[in-house]
This record gives sequence, structure tokens and C-alpha cells, in this order.
Amino acid sequence: MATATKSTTGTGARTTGRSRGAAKKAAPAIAEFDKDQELHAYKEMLLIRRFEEKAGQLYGMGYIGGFCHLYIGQEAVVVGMQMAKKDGDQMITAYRDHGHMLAMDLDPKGVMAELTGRRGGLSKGKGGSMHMFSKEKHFYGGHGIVGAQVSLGTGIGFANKYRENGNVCMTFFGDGAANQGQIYESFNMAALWKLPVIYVIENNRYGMGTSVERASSTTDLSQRGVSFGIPGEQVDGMDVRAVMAASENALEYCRAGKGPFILEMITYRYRGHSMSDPAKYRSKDEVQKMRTEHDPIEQVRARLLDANWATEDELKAIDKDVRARVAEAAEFAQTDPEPDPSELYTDILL
Ligand SMILES: Cc1ncc(C[n+]2csc(CCOP(=O)(O)OP(=O)(O)O)c2C)c(N)n1
Ligand SMILES: [Mg+2]
Repeated sequence: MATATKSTTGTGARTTGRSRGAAKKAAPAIAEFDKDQELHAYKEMLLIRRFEEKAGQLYGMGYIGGFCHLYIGQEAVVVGMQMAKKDGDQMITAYRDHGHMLAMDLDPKGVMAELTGRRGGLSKGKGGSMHMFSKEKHFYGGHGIVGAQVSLGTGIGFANKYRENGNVCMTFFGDGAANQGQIYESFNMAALWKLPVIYVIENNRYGMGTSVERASSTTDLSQRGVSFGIPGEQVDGMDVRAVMAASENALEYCRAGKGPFILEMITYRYRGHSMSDPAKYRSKDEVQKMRTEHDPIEQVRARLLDANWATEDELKAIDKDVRARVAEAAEFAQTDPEPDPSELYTDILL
């Protein structure tokens, strides 16, 4: 999607002299959205928010077993990237993956039914919250091992280059994962072979109950590619316009054959690490401040109203539609049968 930006820096990579090894790109200014883009961002983010709220409810009611990591608060990251990408670009992420699937246009019914372990789920009810894929929609999971998806995403980038298909693999991981060894092996290969991969670090300030400051010797994670010559930048991950502008820039860099790019999205998760996290490592005030001052959906809502691009009633109608879609998904996820026992030995490597 073409976007006007207020950037005066252009889209080419350039150094600011801040770091010796890698180019630190000047952050592009925030993209100016037109009415359609604001409405699109609003609907997409709201779908993720309402879906996750419902998943939380179903978990509480006992319909979802095992792990369930909600994405509430981080919606602008995946939606901004979705708005910048081209058809064919891939996404791969860790276990906090429901939002990525919805952004990649996967049917909410299939995602929700996977959470409840039903046969209509995206992995036929055998994968659960952390293990869903869709080759057709270019979504490569859903991974429970912290950092493992980064090597896989690098491999997808390798395949893109080998096939000369012009696609870029957006490889997401967290601030906690950013300290994993295989990330740096991947960085080395991606830079050496100039692979089209955007490493998207979703820095939500915590890895389980440990803050970035307690876990990381350096906290500007955008600079983790310096020793490999990989440029990186920090982005306001609560502002969908900033995410889209930075993503367009990074995608263009990768598509031009210049190699990988790091985007550190500064974001925040409102809920605990998983459904079983009492979140005692942070104050309620901290969460409340983010919700009231930086909420990604409220920001778009306020702009839509300010510009007279939507009325309160129209926004209510959008919310009603989104809730109806999510209710339909939840109904399906509660009534669809569980997998037949004969499925126990299918789709596995023996
Ligand atoms: C290799 C490995 N080590 C530890 C864990 C346990 N674990 C699950 S999530 C997590 C924290 C990761 O935090 P971060 O990368 O910041 O992602 P976030 O949950 O904040 O999205 C840990 C340590 C794991 N799943 N895999
Ligand atoms: Mg984190």
C-alpha cells in the first residue's frame, strides 16, 4: 500500500555515525494515513483485541487447555507490518501468535477452534495455541521454543533468495529471545548471504517476569546486529503509522538485495506472560499508564473522530461487526467435534 510520509530522510539506508559496524538508519517519520488506511488499521487491530479478549474468557471457562499467550496491547506491531507487506511476504513468530495469524488473513474460526483443540482448527486440533501454520497464507507458525523460529525464518529468507521470488520473511521474536545464541548465528548467515529477512524484535519490556533491564547487558536491541553489519532502528510499536513507515523502509531495503534489517518495536503487553501469570513483577499503575496514554487502538479511534472520518455511531457499528465475527468463531470453537482418535498418528514424522 503506498503511503505518504513526512520523512525527509528518504528510504535508502544511511549511516548516522552512531555505530561503527552497522548502519543506524534514521527513523522514517510517521506515515500519514488516509481515511481508508485509518479505518483498515482500526478494524484489524480491533479484531485482534476482541479475539484475544474472547480467548481469555474461553480459557477461564476451561475450554482452552495448555498454554495461551495473549497479544493484547501489541496489535499495532503486526497490523502496521501487514499494511506494509506485499502478497507473498512471510511471517513467522513465537507462541504469542494469534494476532499474527489474524493479520495474515487466517479465518478466526480456524484459529479459535485450534485453541479449543477441535477438528476444524488450523492444525486439526492437534497443535493448540502455539502451533498453527498456513502455507497458503504464508504464515509459518507458531513456535514454543524461544528463539527457534529465528533460525527457521532465516531459512525462509534463504529460500526466497534461492528462488528469486522477491519475498521477504518477517521474523518476529521477543526481547527475552534477543539474548539467545541461535539469533546471532542466524544474523551472521543472513548478513553474509544478504538474505531478505526483517528481524522484528517485539520489545514488550518483559521476558516472562524479567524486565529487559534485568536480563540484557545492552538494552538498545535495535543495535544487536552491529557486529554483523545489519542496520537497525527503534520504532514506536504502539503507533501503527510509525510501524508501517519503518516496515516499508525495511522491506524496500531487503527487496533491493541489501540483506537483513532489524526493527525493534517498542511495545507493551497488557496481560500477563501467559494466562497463568499473576504479573507481580510490575505495578498496576505501569499497565494503566500504557493503556490510557499509549493504547494503539485508542490512538486511531481518536484520529478518526478528530478528522470527522467516522462518527461514534459508525465506530460502534464496526465494533458490533467485529464482536459478531468473534462470537461466531467462539461458537464454532465450542461446538465443533474433537479430532477423531484415528488422527493420533497422522501428520507426524515417525
Ligand atoms: C529455549 C527456551 N527457553 C526457555 C523457555 C521458557 N520461556 C517461554 S517464554 C519465555 C520468555 C520469552 O520472552 P520474550 O522473548 O520477551 O517474549 P514475550 O513472551 O515477551 O512475547 C521463556 C523464558 C522456552 N520456551 N524456550
Ligand atoms: Mg518480551
